[in-house]
Amino acid sequence: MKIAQVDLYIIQMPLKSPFITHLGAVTHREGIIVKITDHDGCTGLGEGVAFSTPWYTEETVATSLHMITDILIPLLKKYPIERPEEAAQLFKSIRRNHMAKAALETALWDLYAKQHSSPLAVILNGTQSMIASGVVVATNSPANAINQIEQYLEEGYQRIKVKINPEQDYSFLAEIRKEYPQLPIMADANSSYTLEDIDRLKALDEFNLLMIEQPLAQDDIIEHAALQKEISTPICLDESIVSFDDAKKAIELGSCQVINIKVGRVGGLYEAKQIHDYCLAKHIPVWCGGMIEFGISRAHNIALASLPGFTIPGDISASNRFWEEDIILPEVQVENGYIKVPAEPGIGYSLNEKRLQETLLSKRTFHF
Ligand code: OSB
Ligand code: MG
Repeated sequence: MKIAQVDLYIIQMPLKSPFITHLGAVTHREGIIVKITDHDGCTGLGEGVAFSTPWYTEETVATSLHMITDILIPLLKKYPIERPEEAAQLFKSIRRNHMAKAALETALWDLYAKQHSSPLAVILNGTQSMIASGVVVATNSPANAINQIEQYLEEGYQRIKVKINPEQDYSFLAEIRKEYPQLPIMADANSSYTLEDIDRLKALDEFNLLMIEQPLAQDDIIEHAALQKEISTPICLDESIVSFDDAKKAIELGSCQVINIKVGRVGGLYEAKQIHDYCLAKHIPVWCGGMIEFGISRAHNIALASLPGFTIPGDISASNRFWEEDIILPEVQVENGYIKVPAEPGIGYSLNEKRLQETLLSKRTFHF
C-alpha cells in the first residue's frame, strides 16, 4: 500500500453532558486519531477507541499508544502489505490489544478505498445507502431519561437504549414505559447482574424490550446461554464477543439472539465483517455498537453498518449527540432517523484541522 508516514494525534474533548453507567461517569473523552499517508500523498484515517482508564475493556489510551508505536508500526514497516486484510492477518501474531490494532487497520481500509477511488462502504460490500440511527440515554435519573428521550425522539432517532443495573431496572423501566408504551427500547446492563439475579431479570420481560444487552459477566457465554432459556427478552452480547470465534461459540451455545459488533472491540473491520457474514448466514441480526467516539470512528461505523446483516438501528448517533464540535467535516447528521452512507471515496469525511488543533494533547510522526 506504499505507506510513507503515520501520524498519531492524541486528542481530548469534554462531553456535552456526563455519560453515566454503574461503572462510573465519562465526562471527557481522550482518543487517538491515526493518519496514514502513502507515497502519492493519499491519506487514510483511523481512530483508537480505548478509554483513558480500563473500565469497559482492558485497553487504555496509553496501552494502545505503546502497542501502536512499539509493536504494530514496526510490524507494518517490516512486512509491507498490499491490502488491509493482510494487516489484520499480520496483527494476529500479536495477542489481543484489539483497539490498538483497529486504530491502524481502519486507517488502512480508508487509505485503500481512497487509493481505489471508491467509498469504503462499497469496498466492504455494503448494500444499504441509509443507516437507521439509534441513541443511548446514560443517566441514573428517570426524569432525566424521559427528558432526554423526548428530545432524541424529536431529533428523529428510531430506537432508544437505556443503561440498567440491579439498582436501576424495574421501576426505572416502568416509568419510561408509562410515558412511552410503544417505543422501541432496549436496555444495556454492562455486566451488572449474575445468575443469582434471575428473578429480577425475568421480571423485565413484561416491558417488551427489543433486547437486553450483556446482562452477565463481560467474559461469559456459558451463563448467558442458561439465562436465555429462562427469559423471553432476547439477549444481545457486547463485551463477551471480542472475535469471530467468540461469535461462533456464543451462537452455537445459544448465549444470544443478537450481536452488537464494535470495530474496536473485535480488532478491526476485517474481523467485524467476518462476524457479520457468519451472523447473516445464521440469521442472527447484528447492529453496530458505539464507543462515545469521535467522527472518524463514527464514519467507519457508518460504512460497516451499510452491510446487509445490520438490520437493527445501532448506537450510531449524530456528531452532536456527544460533541459541541466534532473533528470531522462535515459532521455526522441524522435526518428523519437515518444517516446517509457517503458516496465519496474512503470514509467520506475529512479531518476538521481547526478542531484537531484545539483538542490536541500531543502528536507523534513515524516515517516508513
Ligand atoms: O456498552 O455499549 C456499551 C459506550 C462506551 C462503552 C460501552 C458502551 C457504550 C455505549 C454506546 O453504550 C454509546 C454511544 O457511543 O452511542
Ligand atoms: Mg454495551
